[in-house]
Amino acid sequence: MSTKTLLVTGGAGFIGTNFVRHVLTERPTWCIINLDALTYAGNLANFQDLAPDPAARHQFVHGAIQDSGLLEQLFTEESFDAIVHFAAESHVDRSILGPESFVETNVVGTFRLLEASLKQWRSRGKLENFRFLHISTDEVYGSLGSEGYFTESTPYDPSSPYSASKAGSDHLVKAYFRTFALPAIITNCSNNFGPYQFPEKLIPLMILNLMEEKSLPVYGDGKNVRDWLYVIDHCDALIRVLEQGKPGETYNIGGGAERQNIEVVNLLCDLFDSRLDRSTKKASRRLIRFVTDRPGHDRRYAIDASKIRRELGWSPAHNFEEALEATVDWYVNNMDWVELVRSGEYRKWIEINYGERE
Ligand code: NAD
Ligand code: TDX
Repeated sequence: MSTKTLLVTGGAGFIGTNFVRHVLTERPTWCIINLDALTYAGNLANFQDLAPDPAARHQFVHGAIQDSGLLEQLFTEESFDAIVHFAAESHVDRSILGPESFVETNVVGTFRLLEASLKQWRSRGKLENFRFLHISTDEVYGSLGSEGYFTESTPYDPSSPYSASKAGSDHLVKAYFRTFALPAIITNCSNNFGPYQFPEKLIPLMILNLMEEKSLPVYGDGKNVRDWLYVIDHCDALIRVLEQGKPGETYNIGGGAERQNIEVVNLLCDLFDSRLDRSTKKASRRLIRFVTDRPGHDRRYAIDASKIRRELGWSPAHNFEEALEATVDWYVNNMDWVELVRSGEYRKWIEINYGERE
């Protein structure tokens, strides 16, 4: 197994944390420098339980990807075999209420990171095995009707400031491959769920509201469809792409688990009823409230993951219902973590986003 030094950006967020932890166990010869601005979505406590490591395979650097001075210093001190770029503003609802930070981080930040990477790659003789792995989303493709799937050649058609900023960053990454030959790869992934997801996103928000018997705000008619993927399956796919993916290529990653939002919420309600022994009268589904829809709400996402299956031999290993139950267990057993991330700022967000929908 080859030794690698990875620069992971956004490695203290949801997917980044899972990726860092997964790599530390699955690839014992890889080292990680984790660059994260620690916005509301990033949390260093995610690594507190890791055993002390004399080899210091995971080092944290606090800072923003758009800080070119910091990038210059970091790229002077370290030589990277790969950049794994997760850092982003990632919540669609926040992008509707305040889009500017999405352009700053997702577009300008990605540009600055590309510049720093290109400079180092050139100065190291254009290393053949260098990779710039850009983690993107299926939302760049827009919305599907009831039929069809997103493939790697589906035209971009983003609906929200979030997905538009991710689309912009994808285009920049493609341009750096085509124009400068920087060995970049893009992955476009469907909705992730699992441990350490910030409780602003559908699944953890519903889990916490169910625990506290609060109302369950379902946007619109609840029939929007998402294609769910357990975060560890995503991390496995990313390792495969790093090791076997071809520069200049895009790989779509999806769970093949399409569910309407209301089906996911009902399933969570039933899980809680059976665990808490809630009677029919107290059944959790009574907590569901249909609230004002998200503007520009994409109706359906569904990924055709046949390329990554065929070319890299990846397919998801976890079943949706079982992984959802494991995720519920994780939140129930990690209420200390939940309390830590639900700061005053979080409560303000809940008031603004859900207050407006009542
Ligand atoms: P997240 O919001 O949980 O984490 C983002 C992390 O980036 C946080 O730790 C935050 O502190 C950090 N960050 C934000 N701005 C930064 C900046 N300017 N400089 C440095 N760090 C910064 O997001 P996530 O759900 O883990 O998503 C990670 C990536 O995966 C994103 O690029 C997202 O677009 C993409 N993605 C997410 C999903 C999903 O379902 N969550 C699906 C497909 C793709
Ligand atoms: O309170 C809610 N009620 C509700 O009905 C919330 C927070 C969401 N929803 C709906 C909106 C979506 O149809 O649930 C669905 C999932 O919503 P989010 O969890 O906000 O995810 P989504 O908008 O689909 O985007 C996610 O997947 C793609 C991530 O947040 C993105 O970062 C990723 O790119």
